[in-house]
Amino acid sequence: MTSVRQRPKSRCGPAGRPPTVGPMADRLDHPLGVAVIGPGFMGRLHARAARLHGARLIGVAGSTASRAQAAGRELGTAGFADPVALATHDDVDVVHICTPNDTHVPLATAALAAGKHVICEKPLATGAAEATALAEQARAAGLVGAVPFVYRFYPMVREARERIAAGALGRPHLIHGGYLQDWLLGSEDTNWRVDEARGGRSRAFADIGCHWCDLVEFVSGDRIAALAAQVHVAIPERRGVAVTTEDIALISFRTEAGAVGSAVISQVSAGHKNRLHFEVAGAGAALGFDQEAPDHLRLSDRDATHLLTRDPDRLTPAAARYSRLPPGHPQGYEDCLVAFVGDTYAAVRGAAVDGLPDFEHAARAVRLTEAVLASAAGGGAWVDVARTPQAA
Ligand code: SOE
Repeated sequence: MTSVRQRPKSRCGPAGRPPTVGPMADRLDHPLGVAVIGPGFMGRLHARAARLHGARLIGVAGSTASRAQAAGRELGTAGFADPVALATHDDVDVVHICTPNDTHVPLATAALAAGKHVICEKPLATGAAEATALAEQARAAGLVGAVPFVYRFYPMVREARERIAAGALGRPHLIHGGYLQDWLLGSEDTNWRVDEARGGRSRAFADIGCHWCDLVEFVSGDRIAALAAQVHVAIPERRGVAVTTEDIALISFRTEAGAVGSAVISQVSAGHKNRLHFEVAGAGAALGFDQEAPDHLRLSDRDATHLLTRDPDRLTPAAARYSRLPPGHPQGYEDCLVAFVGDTYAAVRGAAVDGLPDFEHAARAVRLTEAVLASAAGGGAWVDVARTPQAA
């Protein structure tokens, strides 16, 4: 990552990269061989990000032979109709799994068993037991398992995390916000995510609510201890098919450190394309972030509100490291994915990387999802996240 203007060298770009150390460093001292399973919107982004980091794209797998061939032609690589053959291919070091949720467990299990590092789209599994087993499999094999909680990679998110850890707000007492989209607002709008058999029992929470929870836990350094939830199907039929997965989830929560909070999660909120926003408030000040204006952070005390701007010369080093462009040149979602993939590859090469979302974080997200479903099934009763009975 190189800035286009002269910047202090220690603050952005490759100089900020952790050094490559550890046992993997020698073994992987070559361009990483990468497999992308699933040629959809996310798979294409993963392929681009991999190449930006100098990886060799060994192949792309699609769900049919013709889709695999078409994706291979488009991405300039081999198309594989058999995803396991690609995931376990000798030349592959890292497998990117970008397929529907119900395929994550078998693909990730096979890739890890073949000694491959794995990046798997969220949710890692549709059940917490399987997600926990995958985290354990990766740990036991000494392989990197990473999950693209990409919003962690906005420079201003890192800035918020640094400032909160340094005590800028005092002890946080309230964490709130939401994640709103409108791409499923119409009764003709549908997708595999709507289908419980492919996407899992939860949809809005498992797809986007988990991002929100991961992000606020990452930024605050605190964890949701107990929650009470409601889920709601707003569009009962889509293209004539009954819907069982929620369009909306509402959660109230208490954290381990004693803060309280709430979030509104919806995929049917007109006018909101991808509005992930949160505020963390303490006795001294409050910090607010909005994914649709990600180059800014709102910092308020009782007297004034400041709009902090992404400027690598003024950010903490932990945030400046992810700032690739000068201020006023917007960075966005794809930059986050590129930074996430770069950090994952650094971890694959043996570096200790701060803030990499791994399979433990992925499994936590699935546990939170099960807590949401358990609470909602119990009429919104409070559920202790650590004690949520795992779904059969
Ligand atoms: C669709 O809701 C989606 O693409 C999610 O699956 C992603 O995780 C989110 O980052 C953007 O929206």
